[in-house]
Amino acid sequence: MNSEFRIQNSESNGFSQFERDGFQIVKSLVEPDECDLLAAELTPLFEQQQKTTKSKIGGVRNLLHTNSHVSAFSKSHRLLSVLERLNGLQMFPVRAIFFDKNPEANWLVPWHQDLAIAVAERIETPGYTGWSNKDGVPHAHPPKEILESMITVRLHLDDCDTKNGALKVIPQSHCHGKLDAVEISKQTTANQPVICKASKGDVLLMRPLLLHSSSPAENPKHRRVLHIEYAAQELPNGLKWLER
Ligand SMILES: O=C(O)CCC(=O)C(=O)O
Repeated sequence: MNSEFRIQNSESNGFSQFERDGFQIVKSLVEPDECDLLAAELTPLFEQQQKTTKSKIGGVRNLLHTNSHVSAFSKSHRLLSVLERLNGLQMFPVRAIFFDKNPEANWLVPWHQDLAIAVAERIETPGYTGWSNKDGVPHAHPPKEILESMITVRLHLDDCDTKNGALKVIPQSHCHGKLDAVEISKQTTANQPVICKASKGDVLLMRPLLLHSSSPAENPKHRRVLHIEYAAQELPNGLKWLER
């Protein structure tokens, strides 16, 4: 990982862009060689999954437990120190997913917030709603306080621009808690989205409650992203983060 990195757009008054807008891009956090290594490990897993599933949208899940490189990367000192500086709390990784938008899997994701967390076992708990099952794993929507203390890291393993399906976000939309369809529509019509262009090795940090979407690439080529979610607290009532 690069010893020199900078946080783009951080402000001199100490109130970071991340805190205000709910996202921030850290330029060149990871060396190209490390990105290539992760891409070489993960791309075949995605290709294999594409052969066996009908959906062309999903990524390869549960990578913290199944891939030692992803697990080591997620716990690297430099990454954790960036997260802890932003959050003011110790953070630990709880879920990793690999996405590869490419000519065969060129998806559109409508505006949404990331409301679901993956847990080891379904245990009915006040405040935990929207239970579902993804690839055999129970997921729930936790109270907003849990989501507000989480950070998602999206490590870009390829350059990604407006023509290549970059993520779009609505700055500051993470400040309004969980939004219903009407509120999402109001937010996305009233506010200008920001397109998160990134180069290989850049990391997009975002709050799960930030509204985000992604369009199909106009110029489809690999747009590989390692997405890792970090939490700052354990869950109540015997619930456990799946990949803790
Ligand atoms: O990477 C993408 O295109 C979309 C990912 C996404 O929407 C998500 O992780 O919630």
